[in-house]
Amino acid sequence: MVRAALQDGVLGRAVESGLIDLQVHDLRAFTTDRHKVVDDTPFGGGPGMVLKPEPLFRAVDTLRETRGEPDLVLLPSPQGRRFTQQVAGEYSRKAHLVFLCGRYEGVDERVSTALVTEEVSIGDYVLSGGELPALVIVDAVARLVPGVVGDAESVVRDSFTRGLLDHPHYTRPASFRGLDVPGVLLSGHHGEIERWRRQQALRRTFERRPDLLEDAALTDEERQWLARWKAGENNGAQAS
Ligand code: 4HQ
Repeated sequence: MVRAALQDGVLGRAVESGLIDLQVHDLRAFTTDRHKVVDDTPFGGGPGMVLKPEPLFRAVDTLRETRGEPDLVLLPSPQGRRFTQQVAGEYSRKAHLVFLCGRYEGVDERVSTALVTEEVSIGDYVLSGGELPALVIVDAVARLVPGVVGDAESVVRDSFTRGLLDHPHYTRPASFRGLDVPGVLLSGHHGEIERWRRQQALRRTFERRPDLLEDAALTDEERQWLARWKAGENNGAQAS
């Protein structure tokens, strides 16, 4: 599943063109017993299995020898640091990341203590494995490596790079089932289009994710729009 996900699209092309190198390793290859067992029952009892420390330590030791010291050894975990666009930027400036993942109820705590440099969470929900979080993080991080996304402009303009939600997008036809594209987008006035998009992005952030506005860098005009919308809200009126 992990290899398949890394073969397609933006990530697949980035690997093909040598911009990034992604290696997937089977933990069972780092076991020493005949049945290649990577998990065991929890000390103290309870449900589920716990990932054993030895295969993980042996795997990372091998990577240290073959690929050099990793900058980060990451463990996807709901207890981890929340993964955001800012963290993606941080990781994208590292040369060598290792993700430890598997399907298990838990991982032996000595892995967290002595092997992992950072536990990282992609959100407050419970998944059955760390593979999907690792893929989510690899995708978001790889996009920030120069050259991986063909049009660098699109990364810069991406939702969240400015700390705001994205503006609406439209393509042809200009009228579809009675739903019309906003006239300003057909006007050819690039300055007005840019302004409308900033206003829409801000409006959507104000309505859907006001928490993001606390850290957003806003222009004076954008602050004025916000103040107007807030006043309109108080009056119970429809703001423009
Ligand atoms: N996990 N963000 C891996 C998560 C998770 C998350 C639960 C981590 C299951 C095996 N990881 N174990 N949310 O739900 O990163």
